[in-house]
Amino acid sequence: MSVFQAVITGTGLYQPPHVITNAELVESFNRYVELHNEAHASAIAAGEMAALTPSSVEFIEKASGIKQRFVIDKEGVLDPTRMYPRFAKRGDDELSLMAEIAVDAARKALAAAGRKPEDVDTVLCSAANMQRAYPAMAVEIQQALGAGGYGFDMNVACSSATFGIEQAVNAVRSGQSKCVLMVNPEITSAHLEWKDRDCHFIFGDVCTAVLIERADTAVSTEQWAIEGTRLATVFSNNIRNNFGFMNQAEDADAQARDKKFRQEGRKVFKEVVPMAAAHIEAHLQSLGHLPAGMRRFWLHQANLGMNQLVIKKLIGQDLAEAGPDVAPLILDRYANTASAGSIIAFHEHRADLKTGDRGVICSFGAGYSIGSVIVRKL
Ligand code: CO8
Repeated sequence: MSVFQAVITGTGLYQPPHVITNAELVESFNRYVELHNEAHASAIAAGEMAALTPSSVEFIEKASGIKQRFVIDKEGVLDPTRMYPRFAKRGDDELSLMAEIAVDAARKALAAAGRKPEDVDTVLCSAANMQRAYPAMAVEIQQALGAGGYGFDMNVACSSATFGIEQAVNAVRSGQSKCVLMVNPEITSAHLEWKDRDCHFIFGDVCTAVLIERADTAVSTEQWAIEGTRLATVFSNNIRNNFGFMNQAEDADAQARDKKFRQEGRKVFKEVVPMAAAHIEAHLQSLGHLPAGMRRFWLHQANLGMNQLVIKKLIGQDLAEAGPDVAPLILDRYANTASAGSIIAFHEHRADLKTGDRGVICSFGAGYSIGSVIVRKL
């Protein structure tokens, strides 16, 4: 079997039109709490129901590092009588919302790589949730762009992008594909429980796109050799969403709390930090590299403290003090964007790296799942 070198030749980012600051988010959440507690005042007074507790900007920033998030619809989310986005229903003959934002990010990645849609022979749509069961989002994106070949969807929650990159690399290395478009449309606002104080601040919408091509036919002025990819999964219920096609057959309530994002945030923090650091270290070691030799770590963007700890474990306190230069932060502006986070970091924070510089793109999240991609600037 042939083995071709795979390179990243371009990235693209779709940024939604609306920003919700923590102050705006907390104001609407606290209004929802007031309305809820007023409406259930007698049940609360009788001890039949617990009163809801307000949220706070200080807690959110201290616990997570998040300062704002981008969303596709702001009004619905901030309406204290609604608390979820409002999307106009589209007909089957119209481009779906997930495909629309994927096409936007894809076109930007193609332009950056000096490619046309018809050069693409594989489309992977890899995200934490798909808008529908079928046909695959990737096939709709392929058609909307005018790409060739084939496409398919995949979902590994927050690790969808790094797992997608490995599939792209394998397709290129085997000679199966020449030019793979991997997109991560994350409409997290539609499956976040905005009424839950423990998690209402966590997510934001976005879409990222990465073009992975055969090195010998790539034309981009900027190329990144993919030196290795490594994936790992370990089952955990600590991040879970039970929404699915069997809900109706189980006579389950489609609006019940377990049909949206739920997590044991503390447990996730404690369990995933050592797993992610050990994963990156072992992956680097297998290629003869040390963490301290990496110019940059583009990490999953879930929690500031989590990323600081991962970096400290990898390169020690002294080097870790270089902070954002070693591990850039984007979650302050974008919040957690599920699989897109590490790719946004790579997209926005790589221009200053020089030929020969190495870095690691790493995601971690539900599953648990961890994916690392070691890249070198050509
Ligand atoms: N305002 C004020 N106080 C609050 C709030 C709030 N909003 N929320 C909780 N508190 C209180 C709690 O009640 C608690 O009070 P007490 O001490 O009196 O009991 C106190 O603050 C501390 O609460 P926690 O212990 O929960 O707070 P933490 O310091 O652990 O912070 C975090 C919570 C920020 C969630 C943190 O645990 C964290 O970030 N953990 C890591 C989570 C993580 O990485 N998850 C990955 C999930 S992403 C993923 O895999 C993709 C899933 C698919 C995408 C889904 C899209 C919707």
